[in-house]
Amino acid sequence: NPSDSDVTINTKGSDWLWAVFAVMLLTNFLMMAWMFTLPKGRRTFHHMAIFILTTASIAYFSMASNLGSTPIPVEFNGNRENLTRAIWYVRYIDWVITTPLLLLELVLATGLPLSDIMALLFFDEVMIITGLVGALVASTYKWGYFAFGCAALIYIWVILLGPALKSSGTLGPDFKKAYLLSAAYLSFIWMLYPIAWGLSDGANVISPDSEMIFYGILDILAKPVFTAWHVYQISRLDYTKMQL
Ligand code: RET
Repeated sequence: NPSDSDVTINTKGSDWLWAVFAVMLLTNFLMMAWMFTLPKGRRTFHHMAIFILTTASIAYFSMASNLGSTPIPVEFNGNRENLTRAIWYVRYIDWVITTPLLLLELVLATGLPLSDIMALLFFDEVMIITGLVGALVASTYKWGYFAFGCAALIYIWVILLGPALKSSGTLGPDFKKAYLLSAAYLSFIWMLYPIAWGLSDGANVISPDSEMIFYGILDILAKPVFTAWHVYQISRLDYTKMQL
């Protein structure tokens, strides 16, 4: 039955999701172990990484258990009426918590003014929530929400590559280098999320199982790989220069 595969993940999909869950949980424990080797004043970035990985672990636990989705009618299959697709809203609940934390991981070591940090977090919430609403809307209006979300992401890039880069330079060349590497990596990975959305919740061209593989790889790169690499770089910098 073709419509079954559109509304739910299969066993293989679930095995993959358990594997991603295990990666999130394991890196979380490693991050905790590392944090406890450090004095209290040097734990902020590890703390944030733990919040991010804990949230992701619970989200993947839900998806692997086939929980956290709802069927939404899709308009794009002319000959198959009443077709629905599973929209994995639990993903967006994860992102609404973790993406602001990921941005804070980046900019709290740049001396970026608080007003710019607030703008960054606001547009991040706009991006994720328009993505969620767009995914839940059955009509082509969903692309209107998608456009708002993309505009918000562009604004995030502008802040990251403009004022945040500039202010990281004022803390010293080592700060600027660490920031630039992390910001470039994050900006590239985040660009792939709207593409995954367009193919899955947007145009419904890939199945939920393929969606799980696409987002699963992105989530591993954006959370455990990014936080481990970024926190490692930060741990070599002078904490007295940061406003934590
Ligand atoms: C959506 C759809 C609307 C337009 C845009 C999107 C971007 C999402 C991003 C998500 C990043 C998630 C991360 C998760 C944790 O690891 C919401 C898909 C632009 C950039 C980094």
